[in-house]
Amino acid sequence: RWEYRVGDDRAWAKWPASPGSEKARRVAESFAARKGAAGIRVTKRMPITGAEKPPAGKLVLWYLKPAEKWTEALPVGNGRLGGMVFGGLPRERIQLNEDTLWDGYTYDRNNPKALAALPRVRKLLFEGKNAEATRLAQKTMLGVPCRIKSYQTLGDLFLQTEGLSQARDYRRSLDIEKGVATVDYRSGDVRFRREVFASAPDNVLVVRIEGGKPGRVSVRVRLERGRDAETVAEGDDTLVMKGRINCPHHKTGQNMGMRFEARLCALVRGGSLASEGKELVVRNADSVTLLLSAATDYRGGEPEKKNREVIDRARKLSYEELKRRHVADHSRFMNRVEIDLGSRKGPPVPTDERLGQLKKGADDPDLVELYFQFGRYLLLGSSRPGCMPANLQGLWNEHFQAPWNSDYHTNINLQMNYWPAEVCNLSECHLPLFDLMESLVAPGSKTARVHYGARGWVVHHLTDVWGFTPPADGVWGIWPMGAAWLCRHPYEHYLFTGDKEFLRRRAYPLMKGGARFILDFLVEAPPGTPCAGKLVTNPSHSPENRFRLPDGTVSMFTYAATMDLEIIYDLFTNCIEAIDTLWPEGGGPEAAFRAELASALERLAPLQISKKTGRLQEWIEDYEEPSPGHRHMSHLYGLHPGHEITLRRTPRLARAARASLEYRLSHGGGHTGWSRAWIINFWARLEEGEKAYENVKALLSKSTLPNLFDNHPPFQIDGNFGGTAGIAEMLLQSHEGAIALLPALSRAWPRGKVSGLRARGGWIVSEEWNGGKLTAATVESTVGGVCKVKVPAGRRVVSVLCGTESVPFTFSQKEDSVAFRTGKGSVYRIKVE
Ligand code: FUC
Repeated sequence: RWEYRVGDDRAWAKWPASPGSEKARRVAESFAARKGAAGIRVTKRMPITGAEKPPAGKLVLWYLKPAEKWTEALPVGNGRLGGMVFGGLPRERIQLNEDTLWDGYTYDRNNPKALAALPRVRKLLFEGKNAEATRLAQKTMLGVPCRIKSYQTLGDLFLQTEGLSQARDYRRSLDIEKGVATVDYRSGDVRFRREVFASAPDNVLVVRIEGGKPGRVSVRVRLERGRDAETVAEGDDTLVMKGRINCPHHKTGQNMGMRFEARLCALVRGGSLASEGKELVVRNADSVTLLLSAATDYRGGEPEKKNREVIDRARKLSYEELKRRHVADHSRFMNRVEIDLGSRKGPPVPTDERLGQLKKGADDPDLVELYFQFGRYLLLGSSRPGCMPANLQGLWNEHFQAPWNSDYHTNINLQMNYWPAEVCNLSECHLPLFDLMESLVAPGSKTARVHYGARGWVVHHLTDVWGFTPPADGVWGIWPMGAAWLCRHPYEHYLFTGDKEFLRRRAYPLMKGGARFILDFLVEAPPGTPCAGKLVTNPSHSPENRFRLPDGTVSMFTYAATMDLEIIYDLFTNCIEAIDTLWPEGGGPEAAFRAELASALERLAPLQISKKTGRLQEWIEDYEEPSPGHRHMSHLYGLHPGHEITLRRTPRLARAARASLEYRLSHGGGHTGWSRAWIINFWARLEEGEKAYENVKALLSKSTLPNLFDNHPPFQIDGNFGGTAGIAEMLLQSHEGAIALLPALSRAWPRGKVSGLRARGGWIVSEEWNGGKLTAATVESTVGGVCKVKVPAGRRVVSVLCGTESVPFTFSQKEDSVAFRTGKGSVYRIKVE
C-alpha cells in the first residue's frame, strides 16, 4: 500500500493512494501549502502482520502494529532522559528528551508597577467594580513579559533497518515492571528483537538490536533535531549532536540559550560498523547496542564532558549487565506495590483493543491495574531524585513549542502529578518537587516584595525552570496561591514518612515562607462586604473560572475565592501541627509565629454554603455561574486534596461539597483528563465507591490515548497521576487520623488485594477482600507509635497479631476505629469479620 505523506516527522498527514494518483497528490499538495510543510514524500508502507501470542508478564502494554502517532509510542525514562519508542519498520523513531532542556533564561520579570496599583485594585474589587479592577490589574500586575518559554524536545534517534521488505509475528510492548520497551518480529527465517530502556543506575538510554541468527543485523543510525543543532560522527562508532537553543536576550539580542549535547555510541558484535556522513552504519552484525547520553549546561558544567564520562563508564559494561542493573533498580520501585482487582483471565488482548472494549462498556479490572501501575511507572520515569520534577507532560515532549509550554502549572496540574507519590510508595519521586520549590524561594520572595510588599515567597499559576514567579499569561494569572498550595507536599512527605529531620530542615522552612507571604497578603474585608472584618485574600481567583455579577457582567477577578480560604486553612493548620511536632514545648522559637497563625485562622472568612442552592459556594458571594460544568472544581479543595471538609467532622460542608460536585457533573464537568481524575478523588473522599469507579471508567474511556497517556486533550500527564492517586484513594485513606481500609471499594472489584500502599503516620498497608468485604489487612510500622485503623461499615476487627502474638487493641466508638501500639519495623496482621 502506498501513501502520500506530507511534512516532517513531527507533523504529517497521509493519503492512501496508488502511485501517481493525481487526486491524492493534489490533496496532499494543498495540505502542504496550507501548513507550509516542506514537501511531499511518497512512502511505501511495509506489510506487517501481528504476532499471535501476547508477551509474557502481567504489567505489559502491547500492540500488534507500530505506532503511527506520538501518542501511540511507548515511553521509557530514568527521571531525566526519556524516549518515546515507536517500534516502526523498516524505520524506528525514538523521540528523545532531557529534562532540563528548556528555551528561555533567568531574568527579573517582576512588574515594578504592581505594588502601587495593589491598593486601588483591592478597593475596586471590594466595591464590585470588577471590570475596572481587571483592566488596571492587567496593565500593572502581570510579569514583564508575562509569557514563559517552552520545554523542548531533544531530538530523534532514527534506526533504518536495511534490506527489510516485510515483517511477520510483529509485536511491540512495554514491560512496566522491568522498564523495558521491546519490538519483536520475524523477517524471512530470522527473529529480530529490539529492546530500549532508560537506565537510572548508569544514566544512559540503551537500545539493543538482535538478530536470531548471526550476521543479520544491518541498520543505519541517525541522530537529528529540527532546530539549533548539528550532528557529526566522531570516529566510526560515535555520533555527537551538539546545539544551543536560539534564545535572544530580551534587550541586547545576544543568544542566552542553553547548550546541550547528545552522544551516541554503537557497539557491535560481528559484522562491521562505520560512519558515513552523519550516520553510523552497521552491516551484517549479530547484534548492536547503542548507548545514548545527553546533557545540558542548565546546572553548569560542560555537556560534552558529562556525556563522555557517562558513555565511557557505560561502555565498559556488557549489554546483559546494563540491563540487569537497570531491571533490578527499576523493579525494586515498581514491586513495592502489588494490586489485584480480581482480574478475570480472559483471552489475551492487545492494550489498544482492550481500551476499545472498555470504551464500549466492558469492565476490565486488569486494565485498571495496568493503568494504576502505569501511573507509578510514569512518576518513576519522570521524577527521580536529583532530576527536574514531572512537568505537564512528565518528561516526554516532542515539540519545540509544547502545549502550555509543557511547564509547571501550579493551580492543579503540578500538584496532581504528585498525588500518587506518597500513597503509592514512591516517596523518593516526590523529592524533585521540593528541590524546585526551594529554587523558587529566592525569586518568589522578590516577587512577594515587589508585587505585594509582602514577606515570604509566592508563586502564581505557573512556573518554569528559570525561577519565574510573577503572574503570567493574563488576569487569571494573578493568583498568588501557587506556593501555598505546593507547601502541602513537603508536609505530606513528612506525614507519610515520619521523617522529622526532613520536616525540620526542608518542609517547615518552605511552609513557613509560604505562610509568611499569606499572612502579609491577607486583608480585612471592609464593611458592606459579606464577612466584613474577617481576613480575606484580594485580589483572588477561583482558578480559571468565571462568575456573573449582579449587574449581569462576567468576571474572573474577585476577592476571597473559596479555594484561597481552603488553601490557607490547610497551610496554617499544617504549619501549626509542624510547629507542635518540632517544638512540643509551646512552639519554642516559633511560638510567636504560631500565635500569629492561630489568630489569623480564627479571623479567616468562613466557607459559605449557598442559601439558594445548598451548594458550597465557589466564591464568597453567591454568584451565578456562567460555566456550571467548568473543569476546575477549586472550591472542593477542602474535600480533596485538603481535609477541611470530611464526612464525619464537617457533615454539613461535606453535603454542600457533594451538591457542588453533582452540579458540576450534571453540567459536563470532568471533560478533561485531570478534571475527571480529580472527580475520582472527590468521590473516594465521599466514600462513594460506585461513583468513583464510574469516573475511573470515564477517565479510561474518554481521556486516555492508545499508549495509556492521559488526554486533556492534547496529552497532559496530570490525569494519569490523578487517576492513579484516585484508585489508591478508593482503596486506602488516612487523612482523618486513622488508616481507613477500603473506604470506597467498588462492586466492580468484588475480590482482590493490594499491598505496599502507604498511609500517613509511616505505615505500609496491605488489604485483602472478598465478596466486596474486607477480610484481612496488615500494617507495617516504619516509625513506631500508636496505629489507628478504621474498617468499613459492617465489619469488625477481631484480632491483631504480631507474628503469632496477639496484640491488645482498643475500640473507640467516637472515632469509629481501633488503636494498638506498634514497634518500629514490626508487622501487624488485622483480622476482620
Ligand atoms: C490549567 C487548566 C488547563 C490546562 C492547563 C495546563 O490552566 O485550566 O485545562 O490543564 O492548566
